[in-house]
Amino acid sequence: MPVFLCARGAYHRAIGMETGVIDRRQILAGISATMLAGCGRRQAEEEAGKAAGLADRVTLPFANGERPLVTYPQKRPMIGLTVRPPQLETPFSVFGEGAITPNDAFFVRYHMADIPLSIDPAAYRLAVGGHVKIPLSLSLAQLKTDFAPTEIVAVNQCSGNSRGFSDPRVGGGQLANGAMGNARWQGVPLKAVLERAGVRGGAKQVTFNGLDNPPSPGIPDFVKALDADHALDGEVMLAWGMNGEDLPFLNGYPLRLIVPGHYGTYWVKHLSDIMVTDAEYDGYWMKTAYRIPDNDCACVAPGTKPDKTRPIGRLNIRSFVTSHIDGAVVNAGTATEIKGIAFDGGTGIAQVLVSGDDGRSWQPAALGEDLGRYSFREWRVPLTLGKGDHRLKVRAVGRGGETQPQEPRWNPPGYMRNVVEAITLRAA
Ligand SMILES: Nc1nc2c(c(=O)[nH]1)N[C@H]1C(S)=C(S)[C@@H](COP(=O)(O)O)O[C@H]1N2
Ligand SMILES: [Mo]
Repeated sequence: MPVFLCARGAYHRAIGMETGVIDRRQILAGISATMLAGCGRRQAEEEAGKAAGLADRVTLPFANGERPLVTYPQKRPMIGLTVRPPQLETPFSVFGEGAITPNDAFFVRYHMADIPLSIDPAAYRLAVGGHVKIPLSLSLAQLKTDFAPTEIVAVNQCSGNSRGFSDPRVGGGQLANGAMGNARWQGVPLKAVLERAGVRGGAKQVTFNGLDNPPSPGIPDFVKALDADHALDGEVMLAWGMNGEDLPFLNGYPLRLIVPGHYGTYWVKHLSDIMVTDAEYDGYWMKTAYRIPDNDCACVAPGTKPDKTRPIGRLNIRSFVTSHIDGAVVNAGTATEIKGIAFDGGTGIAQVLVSGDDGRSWQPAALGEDLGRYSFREWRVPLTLGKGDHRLKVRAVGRGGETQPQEPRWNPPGYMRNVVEAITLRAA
């Protein structure tokens, strides 16, 4: 039985009629509600939501941050960034629900408008070819039974997560902090599959392509590459499962690449072709896009261009408060429990420090359960604040000593933001 993204035709009608973000005026004009029937937000839900006084828009904390809340198959209401292709940001409050991001709240990022709309898992095949001894064509059933399954908890974060906070502003999806998520991924090691094919001597890289396609000729297909030794490290995975269920369609059903500790750009969805190459792959999405300044901070003076770039790689270290939002009111003179999450590119979190006085003094938070070095790590700390406004800051330290900068770093594509986050709490 094929698995559909949504009722047949509804998505086609939707993308044919809509090229930008769904907005309230169009919904009121009855266009979006009709065209998304069976695929996006349903009219009945819309009406019910309005009757209950629920917000159908959110405002992210930067200029032009107004976004609709939209509903897609297998997803709860999400922050809509674009419709063609669908791009959904996770409402930040979700990260306060626990260390694992629920499948129905996991963000969605695509580059190509021509995404698959239905996939038959019985007909699906993964091709493995190129610089190998025996090219393979593997069914989902073969992947699940011929290899020893494995799982890992790992953060998938878009390179441009938090890009909307760049100052000066930069081009690209204007994301707040919701283009990240943490899940337990089930699948098989890429290494086992590549070894079945038999990687030939002199292999340099491995490329990954999915079932989505460019909407018109001339736009380069989304193909990513990893160095051969990285692809063979035993950790990079072909995953069909996410938190114990099949991958949600929009998160790469039926199979995606998991590259623990690395930015989401490498986590190719709807994976269909793996090619071992004997030369450096020079496709657009490696050679031109997703590159960072080739220096220690991956940054340049705001408004300037780097002389030299390299492909983006590991996640840098970040931490967030999830228990309180900016401007929250707490009780003065008694302990308030502050909670949050921290993660890095795979050393694991050694320490999380919290300041209630704008960074003058710091106290260590207690760390929550360790789900592995690629996972979100929860933390909590009791904080007693006197009457008035307080600038709360959080800073994580990795097991390798890496920490977050006090001032934001800048680069032209707005990648890798990891400044120490701050919110104001009002104690009354
Ligand atoms: N096939 C395919 N895979 C893809 C992409 C894409 O456009 N097409 N985008 C990548 C990028 S940039 C990110 S951040 C992640 C996002 O994964 P998600 O949509 O499951 O959250 O998917 C990656 N895999
Ligand atoms: Mo991304």
